[in-house]
Amino acid sequence: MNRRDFLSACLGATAPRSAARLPNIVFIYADDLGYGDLACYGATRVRTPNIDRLAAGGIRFTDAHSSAATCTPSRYSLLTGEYAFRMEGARILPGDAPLLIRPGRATLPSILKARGYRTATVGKWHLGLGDGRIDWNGDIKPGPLEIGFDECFIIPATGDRVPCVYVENHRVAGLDPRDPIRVSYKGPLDDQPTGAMHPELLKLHPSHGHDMTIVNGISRIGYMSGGKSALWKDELMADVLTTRAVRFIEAHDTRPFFLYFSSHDIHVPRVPHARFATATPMGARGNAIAQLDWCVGRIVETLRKRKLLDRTLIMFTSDNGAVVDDGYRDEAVEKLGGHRPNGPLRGGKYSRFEGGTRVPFVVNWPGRVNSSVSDALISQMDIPRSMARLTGAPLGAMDAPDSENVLPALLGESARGRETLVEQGPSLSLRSGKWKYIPPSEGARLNKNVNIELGADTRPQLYDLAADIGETRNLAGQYPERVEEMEVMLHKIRSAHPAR
Ligand code: NG6
Ligand code: CA
Repeated sequence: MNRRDFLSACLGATAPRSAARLPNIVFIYADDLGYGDLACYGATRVRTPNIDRLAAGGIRFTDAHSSAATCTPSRYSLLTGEYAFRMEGARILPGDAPLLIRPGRATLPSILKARGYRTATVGKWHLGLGDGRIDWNGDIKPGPLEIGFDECFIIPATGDRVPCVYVENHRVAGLDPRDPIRVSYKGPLDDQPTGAMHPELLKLHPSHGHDMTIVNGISRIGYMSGGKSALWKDELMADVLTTRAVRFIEAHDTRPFFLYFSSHDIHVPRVPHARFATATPMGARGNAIAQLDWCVGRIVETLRKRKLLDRTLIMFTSDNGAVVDDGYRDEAVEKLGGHRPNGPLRGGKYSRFEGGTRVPFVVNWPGRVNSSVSDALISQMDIPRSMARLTGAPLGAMDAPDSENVLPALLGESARGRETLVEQGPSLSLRSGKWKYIPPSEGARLNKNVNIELGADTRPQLYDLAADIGETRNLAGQYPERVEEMEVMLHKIRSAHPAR
């Protein structure tokens, strides 16, 4: 063998595949969708044929978790591969909060971008923007583009928080400079009417909170004025976002792409398009699920038409568990019927119980993944390291520190995921295999506004989830050594990396 052949033989064995042959990655994030909210997870009062099809042809996970029971920390972990409790301030953010992720650190998009991917995020952001003095009429940065996305079209925070505008790359989309935007989380601006003062102007009334600036007949959290031409219409939001996602896919070139599609559904305010008005007997919340399923269908259909399905890894999941009344009188409680948004799980969004973080998670990749159901314990925080492994991207020693490689589970090649996982609710709990440990807490037992048990108890709680998925029998008294062992384990994980 001459020197050249020798070199290429060596390289061939170790060199990562060329970027052009790497799979596309589409990560679809639902908002507040619970473990029992999809037909493929047992729901009967809503049809979700598109997501069900992904599940039937791929892997449906039964023990997959968002890293926290609310949005911002879950998204922080998904993108950085780090527990959000390590990051000061990683809690539900107001709409004018600065960017939570430091530009320059490795993120899911930056890892893939460095590997040759075209990267985009479309939809809910809620990780902060700017450096603390944000001017909504100028360049809004740092943001997604500074942490690894080539392009973005985002809702800055949530649908129920101002500013109610889309941000496209660095700018508010459709803004008329003669009508500048002002945003405040301190007090009313100008003479803008608020929901509290002018309930007669509302088409959707708050049940708790959400009584500040009125946009599109719905009062929100926070105050804003101006930007009339840029204000979103809630009814069109799913269409607008899906169209952007489709456009990104259709613009694919020779490079593989990564799309982080972060739906606003089924977060409040739930105002699905009129064509879903009779989709379910459950009113706005059920109809928003139907709308979400439709969005997924459009994305999959686009991939199919472009003959990309075999080359695309699709993941579908949710950023935290379900909540029914999350602040608007949208009849979600009244019309629930027998529907159980969190399935057999106790608690829901905001909770330490499994309903807080155990969410639907579906993987589909016709070219690679066979159909199955997986009980592997996995976290969305594991996506950065797993995708790095899939694409042959190198990770530095400080990168994605809490992210584990669960690629074999994601591809259905192994029934095992991680051994332990910290679940972040109002405080931290620990999973170790089938065991769940919730340390003693003096906190509130019930969030009365949303009617969700928060999992607080002044005694330690220990549950055997294999036998008792609903966390009804506290075994802490029976297994004191296990309680102690898990307390030590939790303490160790919590102090493993210095908080920044
Ligand atoms: C809460 C809001 C809730 C929702 C949540 C964030 C009130 C009374 N409640 O503070 O409606 O916006 O924050 O949800 O304001 S999340 O999915 O983005 O975490
Ligand atoms: Ca959420």
